[in-house]
Amino acid sequence: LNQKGCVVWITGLSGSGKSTLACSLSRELYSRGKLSYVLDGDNLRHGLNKDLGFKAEERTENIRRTGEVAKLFADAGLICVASLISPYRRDRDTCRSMLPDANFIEVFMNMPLELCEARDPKGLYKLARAGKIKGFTGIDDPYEPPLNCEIEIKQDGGVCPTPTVMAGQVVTYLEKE
Ligand code: GGZ
Repeated sequence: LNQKGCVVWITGLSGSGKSTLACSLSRELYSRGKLSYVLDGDNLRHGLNKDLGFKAEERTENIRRTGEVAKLFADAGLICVASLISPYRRDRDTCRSMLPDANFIEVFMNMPLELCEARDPKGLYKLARAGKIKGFTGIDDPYEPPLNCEIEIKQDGGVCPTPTVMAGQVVTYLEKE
């Protein structure tokens, strides 16, 4: 057994495909005999982070805690896949600074807001537009795109990559590095 741990940190808007990529990536890694664990923002908010809302300082605490847990998994030798909106650059950089630089791989889901809003899997954008959710990322709350991410996932000629293609992009990077 020879597996070095790392954190694959997926950031992007709600509906940009973070959880889909995390799931597909963890299946792909499993099929290659690699241990991984997914930390998903929406899930963590039912347990570890259930005391936190969506104000800036609460999002910061959400990211900090998740970063600490991700670091523990990486220390244990796993590939920890964290998928959270993580809208603030500084918060993501805090997580990066917890690990040796090569062990933090930031993946930016660079999908247009219009696409995420059209998908609207949980109807949250609709509620945000109607003013029924306040402080929704991309609508009336900020999202700061990465300036220095390791991997960018985006549309190709107006077409979204499939989950398998997205996961393949990350696996290729991990193999190379
Ligand atoms: C953004 C919100 C909000 C607000 C509820 N802003 O797409 P989802 O539904 O399933 O995942 C989103 C989730 C965001 O949690 P994170 O922990 O990833 O956020 S952060 O990193 O910013 O702390 C979304 C839902 O919660 N949701 N209200 N106001 N997303």
